[in-house]
Amino acid sequence: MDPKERSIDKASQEMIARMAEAGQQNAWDRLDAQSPQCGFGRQGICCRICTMGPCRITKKAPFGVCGADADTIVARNFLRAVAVGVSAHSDHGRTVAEVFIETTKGNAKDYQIKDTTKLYKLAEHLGVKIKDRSVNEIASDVGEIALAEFGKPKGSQFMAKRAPGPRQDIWAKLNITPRAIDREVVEALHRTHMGVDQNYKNILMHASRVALADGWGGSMLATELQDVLFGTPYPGRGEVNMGVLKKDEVNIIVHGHEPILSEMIAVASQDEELLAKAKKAGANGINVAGTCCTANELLMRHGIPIAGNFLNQELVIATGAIEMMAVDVQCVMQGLTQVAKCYHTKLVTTADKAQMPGVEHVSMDEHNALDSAKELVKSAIDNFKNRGEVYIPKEKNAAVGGFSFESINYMLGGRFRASFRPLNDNIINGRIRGIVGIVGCTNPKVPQDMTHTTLTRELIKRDVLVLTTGCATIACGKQGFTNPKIALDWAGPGLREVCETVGIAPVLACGSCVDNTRLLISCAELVREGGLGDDLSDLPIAGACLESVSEKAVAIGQYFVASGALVVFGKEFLPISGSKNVCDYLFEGIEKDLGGRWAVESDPVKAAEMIIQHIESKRDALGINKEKERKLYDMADRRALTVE
Ligand code: BF8
Ligand code: SF4
Repeated sequence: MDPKERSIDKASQEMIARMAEAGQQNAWDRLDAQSPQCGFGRQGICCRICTMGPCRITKKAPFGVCGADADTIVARNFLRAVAVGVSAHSDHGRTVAEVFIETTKGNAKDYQIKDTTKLYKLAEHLGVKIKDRSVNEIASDVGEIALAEFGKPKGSQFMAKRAPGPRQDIWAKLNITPRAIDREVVEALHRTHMGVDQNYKNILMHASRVALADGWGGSMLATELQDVLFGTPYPGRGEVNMGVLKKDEVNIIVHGHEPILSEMIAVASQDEELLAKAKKAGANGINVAGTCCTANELLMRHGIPIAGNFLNQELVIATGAIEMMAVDVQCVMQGLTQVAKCYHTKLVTTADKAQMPGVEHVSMDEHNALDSAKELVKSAIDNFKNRGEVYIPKEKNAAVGGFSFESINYMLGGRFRASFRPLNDNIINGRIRGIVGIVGCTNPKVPQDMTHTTLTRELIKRDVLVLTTGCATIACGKQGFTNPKIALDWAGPGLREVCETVGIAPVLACGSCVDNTRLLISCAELVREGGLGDDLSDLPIAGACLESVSEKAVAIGQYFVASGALVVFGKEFLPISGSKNVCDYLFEGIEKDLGGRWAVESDPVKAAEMIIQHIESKRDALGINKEKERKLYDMADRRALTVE
């Protein structure tokens, strides 16, 4: 297949062609080998949760052996997908909480509490007393309470109280306020055991509850604790795409999700002794770059370059320039082991819960973090001499990352009067029509990066501000969307005016997939600031992931829907079409209950149309779409937007 049909990114196209020439396989080739894929799976109507099955629903056999119908099977599969996604994010959150506690006890000497301002805020949300107490005392309580959120026997998630009041009332009325995260996941698994919950609506209602335990629980805690521990991101420059690899340096790729690993490798790569060792080995330095969400975390906090997103993980190894790829958890393809065998690249797993056969495992925990990271860097340097032929595509683009809720607040309102007011005002006056989160993965079933970037382009040109996370951020970064110098020309006049005044791109890189909670908090702030309704469902906002891959993406989608947003996925990536009732509910009925809903549209131009219509209907409902005479900025407007 023509590499152009596999990716819109030139660097990826080159590497795909080179791998094909060398007879090496990647995800696209394996997809071909798997095609055609099972139609039952695609529609969500196969069930193998008990050994009377596996069952699949057909016209001739509309019921499983136990009598389950398509509605039950599709809803159960959906709930299980959400529960797995929640588990992945939340287990990440739990790991951070454990490291956090060990840090406060002095048992994780390589980590420190970096952002005390954010610590105090978080302490408030968790009900921890601040007055007359040391940073360590406060942090210690914050860590313990945060960790307890995962398994506490009673009560609901503290973070859920950050949602607007009317939203919390809706959750309470429907009895879906999230309790302990583990409990919601366990209940999801219980309900979907053979012969338990057989009411598709009741099953889907729990999908909301378990998803909320992630968005307003596990994921949010992951983001908050990471910010306190590693620093809250502020905008800074970086570079994205395979051109960030250096021919004359030792290249180390950190791949996965938890900054616990990547932060330490970043520190180790600056170590004088190791730099001297690299020099001795004939290299001009040590170059750390990231793939997937870990890359976003590093760019956000340190400006460390991003080599690529999910579908780039095999391609970067094929450059022959990677001495080591250190992986932790989530979205790590087993195919890496095969590609790594063709090159000198040393693949290393670092999380005890995520190992690969035939791959060296270096157990990394908070107690030995920097030492383990140094060992890894050392071993990468030793591997430099084993390099064969190297080919690094030239493509790379400048990108600005680091848009946390706090930094957006400061950028808009100024450091001394941080505020979302200017953003609310510009949404109300129509310069900005609304805000859309473009998130998630890259799936080999569509040309890599195509849907994210096309949708982004269509939205910003119509004055919609785009916030992006995960692999979508990297897709946008590669094409220059997060670089104000390039992207402002593509923005509509209203959005451009605001972005120019504030000094931001029309597409803001907000971090990794757990950082979608930054979007939730930003939306809650839009409501709190006033003038845009009383609840999240009143806002002119939406979320989209047209190239989704993982169950985490489904969990994210569901917590946005349950928080009141429209969420659009590519049609082929939401396997529910086998049940008309489930589709009707998730696409329509759920809106009456929760104010948000799902939609599917694979064509990014049509998806943009759908989203714009949604945004305009929300604006109509808010009464902010009245024709207004457009005026040029006066001094008061400018002052309101000036960055201090
Ligand atoms: O958590 S966007 S492919 S890397 S699942 Fe995975 Fe999807 Fe990328 Fe990050 Ni998120
Ligand atoms: Fe078949 Fe029912 Fe068992 Fe599922 S639970 S495999 S539908 S018998």
